[in-house]
Amino acid sequence: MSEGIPRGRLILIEGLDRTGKSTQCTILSNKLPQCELIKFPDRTTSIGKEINSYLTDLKYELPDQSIHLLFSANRWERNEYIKDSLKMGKNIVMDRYVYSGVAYSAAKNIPGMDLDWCYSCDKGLVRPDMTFFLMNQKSNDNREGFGDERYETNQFQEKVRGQFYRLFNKLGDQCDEVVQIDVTGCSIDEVSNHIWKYVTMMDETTMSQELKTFQ
Ligand code: DGP
Repeated sequence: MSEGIPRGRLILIEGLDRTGKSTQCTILSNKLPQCELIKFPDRTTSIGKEINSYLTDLKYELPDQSIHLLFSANRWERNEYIKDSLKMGKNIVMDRYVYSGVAYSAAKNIPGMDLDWCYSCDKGLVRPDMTFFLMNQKSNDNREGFGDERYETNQFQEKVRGQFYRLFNKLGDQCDEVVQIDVTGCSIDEVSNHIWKYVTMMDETTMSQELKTFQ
C-alpha cells in the first residue's frame, strides 16, 4: 500500500447481455476521480483475441472447458495490474468479471462443469468492493445486433440469469455487496442515479485497506 494514500475502490457492473452495463460503466467511470474502466473479456490481449474469435465465429470450435479457462486466464492477466492500481489510490470500474465467468459457462449445462468447477479457477482474484447486477424482467431482445455473437439468444440468456442467482446464493456472504437493479423500463439517467446513490454511500473510512479476494 502506498504510504498514506487510501486505496482506490473496485466497483463492478454485471448483468445479462443488453442491460446497459457498458453505458453505465462509462458514466460511472467518468464521475469517479482517478478512475479507469476495465472491461472483461479484454479482447486486446492474445488470450482475448482467441476469446473474440470464439464469440464472433460460430464455426470456431473449442472445448467448453478450454474456453471457460481462457475467460478466467483473461481475468488473471490483469489481476496484478488491478491490485497495484487500487493500492496506488486509483478507482477502477469493471464491466463484467467473475460472476459472468461462472454464470455463462454453468448455463451451458455440460456434465462436470457445474457451478463449483466453473468458480474454482477464479478463486484468488481480487474481489470488488461493490457489485451492481443489472437485470431486466425478461430477456426479449430484438434490437439490432443482438444474436450476432454466441450466447446471444433469449433462451440462453434465461439460463444465464438462473445461474447468476444460484451463484449469488452460493457465495452468500462473499456477495453481501451485490446490489441488484431491475432496469426494466428505466432510463439511462434513472439507472445511473441509482448506482451513484449507492457509490456515494460507500464509506471510505470503514472500508478495509486490505484487498479481499474471491475464496
Ligand atoms: P461482452 O463483450 O460484455 O458483450 O461479452 C461477450 C459475451 O461473452 C457475452 O455474451 C457474455 C459472455 N461472457 C463474458 N464473460 C464471460 C466469461 O467469463 N465466460 C463465459 N463463458 N462467457 C462470458
